[in-house]
Amino acid sequence: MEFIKTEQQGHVLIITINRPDALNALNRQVLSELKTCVEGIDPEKVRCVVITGSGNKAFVAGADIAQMKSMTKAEGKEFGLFGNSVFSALEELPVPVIAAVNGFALGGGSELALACDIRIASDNAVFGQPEVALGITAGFGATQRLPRLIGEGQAKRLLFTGERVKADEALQIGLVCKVFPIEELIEKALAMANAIAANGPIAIRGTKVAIKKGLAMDLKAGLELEAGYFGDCFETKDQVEGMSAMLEKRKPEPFTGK
Ligand code: CO8
Repeated sequence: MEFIKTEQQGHVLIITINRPDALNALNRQVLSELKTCVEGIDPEKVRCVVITGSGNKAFVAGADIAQMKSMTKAEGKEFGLFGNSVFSALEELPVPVIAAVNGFALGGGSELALACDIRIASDNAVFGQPEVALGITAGFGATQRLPRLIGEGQAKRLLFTGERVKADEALQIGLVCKVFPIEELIEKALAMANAIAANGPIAIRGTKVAIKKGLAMDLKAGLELEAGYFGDCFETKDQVEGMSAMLEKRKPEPFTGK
């Protein structure tokens, strides 16, 4: 792959968007490579993914404007659908994905972070949906994921004004969960990823799917859904070992996902 670097550390996979000359902007090749990478993830081997951008200036500065400039209506729609298919593949991974946002996350870059389960940012991170200033709507999910995450009012503010939001404000409005000095970001992301990876994989998977599907349901249906995933954990080796260890006042053996 030319623009996607991967590194596996234990059960954690680090994906780096590596196109520093264009601030990691998403052209079709970057998106294709990201899709191939995501589709190749084996949840037996990978229990958490960290996604970041190369360098310390940009996570991803958006979709590639040079590549989009001369698109027809049909090509624009197709590109939007393609980008959405990549981000949906990421969102639907059976393992959690942490966006470690290390600088500009504009347009498609912010939308990539929105498709992740958890967003943490460096203190120099800048978020924004500047598409309207380019004469286009957001096209890789922000009109849908941003209001679900930060509420309709704040999402409309960002999507209508194109205003940029620095890390401290992103934290305040719930766009990110934590902010760290840039030099600590990856270390903190890996610590979080390893903490997730050490937990019971069946429980983590059930939690992720229950939240995702439950948000599209009414509360009653969502609670029934949760009971199903809760029940699924019982009689697994991990549940028996986790509860036995607690009762026997010892550390559990590493979870196996069985
Ligand atoms: N696309 C292509 N190239 C880019 C992009 C981009 N989004 N962002 C930066 N670059 C390139 C620059 O052209 C420049 O290249 P070169 O050195 O060859 O001139 C290089 O990266 C460095 O950028 P700058 O010189 O501009 O660096 P600055 O530090 O001066 O500025 C900024 C950094 C503020 C991040 C600035 O680069 C910028 O404003 N970039 C564009 C941000 C933007 O508008 N992003 C949104 C794009 S639209 C989008 O993402 C829509 C997604 C949905 C698509 C749906 C399809 C239908």
